[in-house]
Amino acid sequence: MAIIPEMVLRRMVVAGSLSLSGSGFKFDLRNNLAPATVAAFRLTVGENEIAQERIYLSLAGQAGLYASQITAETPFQLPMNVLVTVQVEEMPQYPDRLRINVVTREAGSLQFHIGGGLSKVKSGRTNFWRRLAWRLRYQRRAAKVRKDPQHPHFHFAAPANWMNDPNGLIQWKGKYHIFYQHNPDAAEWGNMHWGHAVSPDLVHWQHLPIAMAPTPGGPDEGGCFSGCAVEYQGKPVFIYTAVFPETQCLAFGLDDLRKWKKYKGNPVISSPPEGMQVEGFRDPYVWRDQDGWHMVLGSGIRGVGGTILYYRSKDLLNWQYIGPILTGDLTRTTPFPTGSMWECPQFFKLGNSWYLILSLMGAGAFGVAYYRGDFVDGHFSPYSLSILDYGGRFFYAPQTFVDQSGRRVMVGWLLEERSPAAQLHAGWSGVHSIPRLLSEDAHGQLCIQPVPELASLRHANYHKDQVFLGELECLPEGAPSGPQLEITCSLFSGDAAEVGFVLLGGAQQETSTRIYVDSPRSMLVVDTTCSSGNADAPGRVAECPLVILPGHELRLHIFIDRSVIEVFANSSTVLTARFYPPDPESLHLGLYARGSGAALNDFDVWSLKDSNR
Ligand code: DQQ
Repeated sequence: MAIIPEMVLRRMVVAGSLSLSGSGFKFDLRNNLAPATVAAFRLTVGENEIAQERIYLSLAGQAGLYASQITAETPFQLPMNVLVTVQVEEMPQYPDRLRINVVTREAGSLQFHIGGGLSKVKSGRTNFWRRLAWRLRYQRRAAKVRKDPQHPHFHFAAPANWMNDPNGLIQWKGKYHIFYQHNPDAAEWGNMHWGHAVSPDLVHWQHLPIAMAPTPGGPDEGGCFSGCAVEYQGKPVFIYTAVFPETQCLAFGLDDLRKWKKYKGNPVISSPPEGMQVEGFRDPYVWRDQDGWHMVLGSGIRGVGGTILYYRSKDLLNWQYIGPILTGDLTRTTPFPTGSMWECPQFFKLGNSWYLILSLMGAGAFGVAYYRGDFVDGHFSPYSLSILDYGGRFFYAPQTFVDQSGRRVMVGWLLEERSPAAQLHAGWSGVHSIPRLLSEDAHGQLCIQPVPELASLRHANYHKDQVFLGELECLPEGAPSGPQLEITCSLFSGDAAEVGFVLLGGAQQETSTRIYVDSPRSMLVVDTTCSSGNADAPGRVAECPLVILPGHELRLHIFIDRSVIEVFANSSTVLTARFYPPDPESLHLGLYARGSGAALNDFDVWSLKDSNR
């Protein structure tokens, strides 16, 4: 077989083509020697070989393939003078020592470096190295975050830095995709990108490259704020808010939802309705019915209150403003303040009612509320207003979507309690709630339940048909304890004034977190004031009213994940809290009652496995 000098082989790398792309890099090859039958294609970086399923080769005008699909039995025909783009979906630590190894039928194994190609990169060079340095910083920070004992292990969170609202939730070709507001540079809000992850089951998530970044000079130069994803003519589309000023934009996705192309005609809604003095104009929620596309947008009318603007369209590109579907009153204080601006609206029909979920902002309001009502001919007539999660400001900006089995699933953003400085120091901020199923029960009440898929995380189990509660009883040796737990039970208070669970932490059990029922007041309480012993996270007492009819039981379903607590009561009420035990590994579960006659029936505790590490 002819020996081809490396110098000659190197010329196949198209000069200047090496650049960063997606979560990795790409370069172009042009075979200028002779047609070749390629039986293997490998790339090594320094000493390490890149996994072949992360190398994607595409030939101009032909379907692409992964290097892992190229074998002696299924070789890849490489014609002469055709451009082949090699996309690598990971960023190696030392990309200056890239070596290609191609096994061809005609010339055997050929190896060559592409370092020379890189040295010819003039204009992109600085950018390349700048972005590379950024990636290395990000990876280092993600490695640090993984070691942080307070970083959740089965709740979805960004690998590092800041995350907030869930965006663009969609099930696409069977897989669940989550996008999220992400500042990839620091654990503080700003520079909004859309992070991305995929899951087969809403529980186990794989992080993917950032899906959308602000485009310099484009309408979203200041950031890609929240929005949703829909399917239009078989293709995925994002509708999101670009800033500043706030306008509504589109991006079209490729079939695997990894690459997004912003619509050239952006923005599709370039300003608030004429004559309106609005406070905020963002977070489109879009749905389709037989009459075409509908959009609700979060806003507020200055000096009046939060408002939801309603638009319609035939093609997602041209939108007609119909009017506000609801406007609040910023002076209102009962049953609770509803704020001066409403963010992240979600508007959908469930059972017989329409639900309008609002994230309340300004004028002393916080948290998430929902109206139930009728929506007829573009007019929404609400008949009730409720709180969606009693976690207050710790549960915010939830987004919902309907999956392929018709379930309405909701995910919210859980904020940190720690100080901004502590968040920056930790290198991460924000986590998402577990996915929650929304449905209506036979009485037309909203039910909120953890998705059943979470059961796949269950590990060691402790079960008791009935436990009578005394002053304080820790679970016996061998029963699940520790930082990741799921608890289910039916709770009877008997004559006890207070009954529930305590999570003791630390070598001397010096920290305690209590989740209990205050029977005289019919309140579910999560008390984190002694959880951390740290002034940066002083904790709080969060409460949620319970409706327990005399002689009836209270069904509790609790998830603990290092710094997250989610409590579901009777499948209808949820209280989300954050707590920061200094050493979550040392957490130990106890049961207690103040008073007599309290019992837990059908009591289970599981330790839960990691899902996303
Ligand atoms: N967060 C986004 C906005 C939204 C707010 C920006 C809610 O689009 O209104 O990060 O957290």
